Amino acid sequence: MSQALEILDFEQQLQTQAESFPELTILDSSGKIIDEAGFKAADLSDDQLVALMKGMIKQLVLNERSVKLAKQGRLGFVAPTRGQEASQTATSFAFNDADYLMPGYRDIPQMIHKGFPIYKAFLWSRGHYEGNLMEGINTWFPQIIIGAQFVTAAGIGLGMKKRQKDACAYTYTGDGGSSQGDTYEGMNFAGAFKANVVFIIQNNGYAISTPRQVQTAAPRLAAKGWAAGIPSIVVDGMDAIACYLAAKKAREWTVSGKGPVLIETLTDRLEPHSMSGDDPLRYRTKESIESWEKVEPLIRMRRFLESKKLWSEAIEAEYKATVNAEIDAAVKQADGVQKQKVSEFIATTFEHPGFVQAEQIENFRKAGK
Ligand SMILES: Cc1ncc(C[n+]2csc(CCOP(=O)(O)OP(=O)(O)O)c2C)c(N)n1
Ligand SMILES: [Mg+2]
Repeated sequence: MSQALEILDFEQQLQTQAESFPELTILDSSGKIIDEAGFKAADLSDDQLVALMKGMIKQLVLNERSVKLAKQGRLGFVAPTRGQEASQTATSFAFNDADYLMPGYRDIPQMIHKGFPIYKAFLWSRGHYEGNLMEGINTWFPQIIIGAQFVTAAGIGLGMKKRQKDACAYTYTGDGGSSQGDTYEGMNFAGAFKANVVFIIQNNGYAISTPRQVQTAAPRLAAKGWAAGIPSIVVDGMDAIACYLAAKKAREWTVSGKGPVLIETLTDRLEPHSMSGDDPLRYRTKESIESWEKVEPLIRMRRFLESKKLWSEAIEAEYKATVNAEIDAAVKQADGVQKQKVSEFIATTFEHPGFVQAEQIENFRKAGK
């Protein structure tokens, strides 16, 4: 065929696009390693595998408790995370304390993994300013503006590169977020300046009620990274080992000065979008949730670790009890924090309050508020 006609074969191009992003899987849904070389590259010791599992269990329990606390009216905004344990916690394991996390509103587990205290996450949920004070932990508070964290991550990653730090920024958005201008702008800037950034798009199938197929015709969301000239891959977001390996390799690449990487994780949000009145059954079927339940990350990791005699029901029950006790203490601590004053809230929003804010702070303080 002539080159001209090949170039003009739009049908073929659509096909090639879809095929350009095969899915990285190491541990299949039955709990078997299907790629030995990939598993070796992950280089996880038995202790690290158990730590990875514990991290995901911690996320599971934190989600369960947060959902209950939200139903009781004891938390404010809560975005459930069940189904995304590999995409969130397992990727977190690939990063160091020096790396800087730019989370979205669903990314509390990654903050907790980094050492952000649970009681502060509860305060953030309640809108208390103390939930925004990070005190030495390299994370920002969760971004609500979809995709905006990709822009700030690009800036932080560029700063790290210029200062020749052995560190990177890493940031998460969703499938919906991948359609937002900020997301592309952040990736494009980071690509052009070869900034130290790992971008992660968690494709959980829905942007609130909008299915992923309706909001973009891109066959793979990872394709959006190619437009910015950055290596982009698709990972089985239910496979903790694949998620860890992808993030580990992406981190190695970006801290060596070669520029950013984009990872798309294929996952599912098994619960509502948020605890503020969402009913998933109005936009998706029970069967679709059930089919994803069968491949969720904990089942396969449990099977795998049990086959290696590293995990058991008893270990899991004991660890869940430990996390539950930690959460009980965090609830108590959050409840014990003094109610915030309006003046404090405004004062902590700005490093240098402008004239209007300064006047507001002064007036609220005078009124004892
Ligand atoms: C710029 C912007 N537009 C719209 C919203 C309202 N909004 C909140 S969550 C959400 C859906 C985002 O979906 P996705 O990126 O897939 O993330 P998920 O909630 O699935 O984790 C939208 C549209 C917002 N917060 N910011
Ligand atoms: Mg989504």
